[in-house]
Amino acid sequence: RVAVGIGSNMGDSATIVRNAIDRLGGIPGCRLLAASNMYLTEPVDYREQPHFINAAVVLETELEPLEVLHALQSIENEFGRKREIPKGPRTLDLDMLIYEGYQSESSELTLPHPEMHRRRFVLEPLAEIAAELVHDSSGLTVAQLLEKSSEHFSIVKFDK
Ligand code: PH2
Ligand code: MG
Ligand code: MG
Repeated sequence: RVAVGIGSNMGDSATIVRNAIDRLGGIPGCRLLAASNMYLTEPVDYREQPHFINAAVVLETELEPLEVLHALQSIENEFGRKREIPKGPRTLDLDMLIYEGYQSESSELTLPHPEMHRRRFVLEPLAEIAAELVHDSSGLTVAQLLEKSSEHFSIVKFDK
C-alpha cells in the first residue's frame, strides 16, 4: 500500500483535488483503496499564501516507489503545476507519504516523507482512512503520530 497526500491552493482547489483523486485511481498498476474527505487548512511553513485544500488517498500498487513518484509527478504536471516559490502556492501537490515496508533517503525520494509526522494537514486526512498504517521510520501508526503531533494550525473538514 502507498499513502499519498494531496494539496492545492491555486485555482478551483476543491475541483482540482477531486479530479486528482480520480486520476490517482487510474494510474496503471495502482488501485484506489480509500480516499479521505477534503480539509481546508491553514498554510504551514510558508505562511503568506492562501489556505489549502488537503486530502489523502491510499493506493494498492504493484509499481516500485520511483515508478509511483514519476506517475505522481506527471499528474502534477498535467494539472499545470508550477514551482515558483518553495513551499509556496501550487495548483496541485502530490506527495508520496508512505510506501508500506520501505524506507529511503535518496536525493530524489525520501520515504517516509520527512515532514509528514509533524503535519496535521497530512495526518488528519490519512488517519481517517488508514489510522493503523505504520510509518516505517518511527514504527508508529498514523493514529499514534497524530496523537503526538503538537502542531496548532487550523484544519476544518470541507464539504462541498
Ligand atoms: N504544503 C506545503 C507547505 N505548506 N500548508 C498546508 N496547510 N497544506 C499543504 O499542503 C502545504 C502547506 C508544501 O508542500
Ligand atoms: Mg510535493
Ligand atoms: Mg508538499
